[in-house]
Amino acid sequence: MDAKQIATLLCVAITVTVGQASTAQVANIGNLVWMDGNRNGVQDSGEVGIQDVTVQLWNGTRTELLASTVTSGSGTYVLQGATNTALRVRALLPNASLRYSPMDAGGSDVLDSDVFASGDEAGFTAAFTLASNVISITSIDIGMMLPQQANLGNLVWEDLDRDGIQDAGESGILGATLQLWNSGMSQLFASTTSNSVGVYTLLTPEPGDYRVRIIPPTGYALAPKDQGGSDLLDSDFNMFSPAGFTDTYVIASNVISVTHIDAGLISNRVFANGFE
Ligand SMILES: [Ca+2]
Ligand SMILES: [Ca+2]
Ligand SMILES: [Ca+2]
Ligand SMILES: [Ca+2]
Repeated sequence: MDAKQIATLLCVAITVTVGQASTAQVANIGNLVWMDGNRNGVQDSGEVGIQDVTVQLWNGTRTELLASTVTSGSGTYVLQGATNTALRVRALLPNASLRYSPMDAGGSDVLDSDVFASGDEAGFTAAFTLASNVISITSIDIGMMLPQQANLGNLVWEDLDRDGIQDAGESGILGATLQLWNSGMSQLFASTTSNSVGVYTLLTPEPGDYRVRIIPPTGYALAPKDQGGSDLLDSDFNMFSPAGFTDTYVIASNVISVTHIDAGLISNRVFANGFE
C-alpha cells in the first residue's frame, strides 16, 4: 500500500468517523477474476487474471443492478457498494467457451472462487452484507476455466467368428465413420473415421452425457453387443433401437479418456458365404 492509498483510506476512515453510525457507508469490493488453468477452483501460482470481464454489483435478491465495471489488464476489479445491506457480485463469462470454476474450493477464502458454478445463480456470489466499519474487501474472486475435454474411443475390429468379442487374430477395420452425439441423439458434436488399424478418437466438448454412433463401411454389419464378461473386449453399439448408437456414456468432469467404446463388425461377404 503506498502513501496515496493510505491517505485515501484515512480519508474514508475520517468520513466514517464523522458520519452518523446508522448511515450506510460505502466500501470497495473486489478484486480478481482469474483463469483457473487446472480447474480446481483455487488461485495457483502461474494462473493469471482475465482482462475485460464485466463484473456487476446486485442487491441481495438479484432484482436490482447497482453497479458495473470491467476487469483491468491484470484481472482486478473494484466495485463500490453500501455497507449494512445485502449485496451480490456477479461476473459474466466473456465468451461461450469458458465456464465458472468450482465454488469455495480449498480452505482459503483469499484463494477460492466465490460464485456459483452452475444453476440459476451461476456467476453470482451468495448474498453478503458488509459491516459499517468495512472500507475494503478483496476476497471476492471469480475463477473461470476451459471445460475438461475427454477422448472417447477407440477400436473398430472385424469380428471374424461373429461372437462379439475381440479375439486374437481379429484385426482393425479402416474407414468406419464414428460420430459423437448428445444422449438424446439430437445434436452431432464431432465425426471421424477409423484408421488403418481400426483406431478412432472423438473429443467431447465438455463433461456431459454422450453417445457414439457408428456408420460401418460398405459390406459390414454390427456384431452383437455386450458379449462375454469384459467391457474391454466387447462391442458397445446397438444392433437395434437405436441402431448404430451406443448407450449413453456419462462423462464426469475429471474424465480425460475412455478407450473401451469398441465396435465389432461382421463382413456381409463372410456372413453370406456362411449360409451358402
Ligand atoms: Ca487453479
Ligand atoms: Ca474468496
Ligand atoms: Ca470375435
Ligand atoms: Ca466395450
